[in-house]
Amino acid sequence: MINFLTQRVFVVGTAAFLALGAVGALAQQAQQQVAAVGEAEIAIQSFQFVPAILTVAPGTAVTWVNKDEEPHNVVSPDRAFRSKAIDGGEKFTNVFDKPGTFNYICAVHPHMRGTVIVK
Ligand SMILES: [Cu+2]
Repeated sequence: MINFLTQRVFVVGTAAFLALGAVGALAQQAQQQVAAVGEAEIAIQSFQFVPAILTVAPGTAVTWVNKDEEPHNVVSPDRAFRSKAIDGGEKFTNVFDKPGTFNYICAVHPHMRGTVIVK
């Protein structure tokens, strides 16, 4: 009986551990994504850039798609790129030719931050 209980606790514990691992991996995947082709997409949804960190090869066209109802924009502080207001359902594309780390914000909601890494 004790053996049976111990075994049960172990099985439940292992399942919980595996489930946590899967959730962690998904969360990481949502935050950081590596693009393999010449085009990549960043969703703007729920006042967040998804993925927040995107790594692409030089020459990649990155398109932001606003899936919110509110307008957002995409502005890099060093003016490497800057969109006009992107209305809900609209898009903005920038081609990243040079390697580097490009931080950007939504100037309307400055807490919205993202990074495109080109390498
Ligand atoms: Cu915004």
